[in-house]
Amino acid sequence: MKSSLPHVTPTETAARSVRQPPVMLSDHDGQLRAMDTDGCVLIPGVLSPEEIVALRSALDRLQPFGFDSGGEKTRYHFKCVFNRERIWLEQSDRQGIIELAESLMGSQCHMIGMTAWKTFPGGDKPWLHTDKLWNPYLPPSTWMDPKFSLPPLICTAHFYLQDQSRELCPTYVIPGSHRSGRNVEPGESTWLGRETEPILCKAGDCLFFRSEVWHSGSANTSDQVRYLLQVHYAHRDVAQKFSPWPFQYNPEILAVATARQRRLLGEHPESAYG
Ligand SMILES: O=C(O)CCC(=O)C(=O)O
Repeated sequence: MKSSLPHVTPTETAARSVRQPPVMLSDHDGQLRAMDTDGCVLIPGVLSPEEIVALRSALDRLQPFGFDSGGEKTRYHFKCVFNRERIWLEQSDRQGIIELAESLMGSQCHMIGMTAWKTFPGGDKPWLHTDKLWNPYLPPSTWMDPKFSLPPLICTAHFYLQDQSRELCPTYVIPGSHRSGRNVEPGESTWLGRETEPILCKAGDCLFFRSEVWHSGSANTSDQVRYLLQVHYAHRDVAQKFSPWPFQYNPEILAVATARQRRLLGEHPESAYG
């Protein structure tokens, strides 16, 4: 499959889903409110058109190894891309997004992974799921109590590198489903009567969501390759999932990383247990 870079302009045609009203990058409190009620928030215009083109070029330079999975018939997942080129490291602490991560998961939060995806026409399918569920033993009444709130321990930032149409395998979410307190049962496609909603956003937008939200990929029925970057953040006490083992930090990346980026890579002050 040819993966040349179609021209990216802010005027491409996809409309943002009206059911997921975007919250501005500068509206930190609005983002926190959306994360509390919906478990996810769509933040528009995080990447510039130039950055989008540069990231898609970088994605086209990636070669699979280690735990990278897939192939040209379906999709590639390239893991821990922060270790491969500086352009990826720079996405770990984007202004406005890193502050959201720190407010939600603490000032010592770090990255547990960074995955770049390429999904080819005909690849992927819906698979509604949670990424990680915490405290599933709590009774449903606790989860539904508006006074109860469990701070997120893992969140993912999706950076969309093209406008997301229904054909280009958009992400689907059920806002609020982090309060189900459970995983999706086989065959389930709604929660409390609420259906999955496609994130039909613009290139450069960011969807930030906690690990308990029911969400899904979808089928690429377009004739384009879909490009996506995921940055996975977690509370400092959640283990990093860096592969392949034994993981070796790229010295060229460490040499250019800022203090905050080094923390996101795993450099923390001494604390309980170590
Ligand atoms: O392709 C997508 O947008 C969804 C990705 C996803 O569901 C996941 O990584 O858990």
